[in-house]
Amino acid sequence: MSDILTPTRPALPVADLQRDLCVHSVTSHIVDVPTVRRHKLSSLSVAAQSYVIVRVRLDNGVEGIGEAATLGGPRWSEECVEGIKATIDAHLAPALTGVRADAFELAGARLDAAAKRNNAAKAALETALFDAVGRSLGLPVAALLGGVVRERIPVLWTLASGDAGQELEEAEAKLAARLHDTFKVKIGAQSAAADLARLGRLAAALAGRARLIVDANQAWDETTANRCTPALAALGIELLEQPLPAWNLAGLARVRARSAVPLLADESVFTPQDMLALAQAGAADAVSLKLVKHGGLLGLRRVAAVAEAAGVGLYGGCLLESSIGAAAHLHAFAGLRELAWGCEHFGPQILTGDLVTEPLHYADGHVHLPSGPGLGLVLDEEQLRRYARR
Ligand code: MUC
Ligand code: MG
Repeated sequence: MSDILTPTRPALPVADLQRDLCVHSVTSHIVDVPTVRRHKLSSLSVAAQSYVIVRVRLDNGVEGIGEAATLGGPRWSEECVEGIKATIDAHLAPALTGVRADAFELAGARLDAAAKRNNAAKAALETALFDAVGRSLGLPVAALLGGVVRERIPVLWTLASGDAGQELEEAEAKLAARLHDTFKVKIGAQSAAADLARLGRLAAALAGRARLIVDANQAWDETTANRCTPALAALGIELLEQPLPAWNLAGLARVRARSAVPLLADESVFTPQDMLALAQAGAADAVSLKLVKHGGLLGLRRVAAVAEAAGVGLYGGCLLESSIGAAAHLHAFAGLRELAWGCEHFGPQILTGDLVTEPLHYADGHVHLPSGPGLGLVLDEEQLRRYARR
């Protein structure tokens, strides 16, 4: 008998493994974590970040965790933590119970059948499934998704107090600590003229030392965007994110055709179909990938695949996640062949406290993929209790 046919170890107890990986129970909790300073976008302003933390327990006793991030209640997208928790508890958790956790696509189909959209809620649950399966098998989530292309990812910091003096001080501190050398400036909360003056101050003070991009969060109309893009180009702004309302793909395409500053789509792209429409309209140079928009890690990879097929660049977006949500994104981003624009997962650093015992590692303008099975995180139960909503 040839060696190859000689079993060297007992066959995997497949039946047991399958039974043990079934979802036993799902629980969800709301936490509110204050931020180190107020964070202002065009249509909202927050002094705390609210998340739904989900725990999925398998029949083998292993628990996986996931996070649904929101920004300003239901003002950034339609989901808020109160709604996410209610939908999970009443509709999504029952749909997952008894399902094999490693049947990720089947689980996703069950969730889609149980509730339309609710992408942040589904993303949190799918993350917890990946974490639980990874922990059960001793594999990182990135390995389950296809493996690691990069262990660390360039990460920017967002300036969003609206006060140029404070923002310069903040940027200088980040530069001095060698934490970040690229900054995203939130615009659109004040007039375009006031924002250009603010950007002028920042660009002059940081010239040659930092790169700047801007995010208008849908605040401008086409005329304003066309009027401002030459000024943004003159200031050296490298990327203009979502200047127009999410629906206005034709307008974005016209702005893009006249602009020397490349356009980044954010709120315009939730689904792979949105991505296809954006690409067909020629409405952006790059797309911001976020779990809360794409409904999970597999959804994020689907949107990325459509973007790649259309030659649209990839940017690792965030919604100010804690280390839990940030780590989930890093596992998805780590396996993308190209991530031309880096990422913005600075969220854990803007919180006054983290929810895990080992914070993510930031150094030299990069954030590192955590190592270890699953997401590679250990929940800090005390911090969870401290920030839990009563
Ligand atoms: C967004 O629109 O990009 C991400 C970072 C930040 O400051 O705001 C968010 C949402
Ligand atoms: Mg954005």
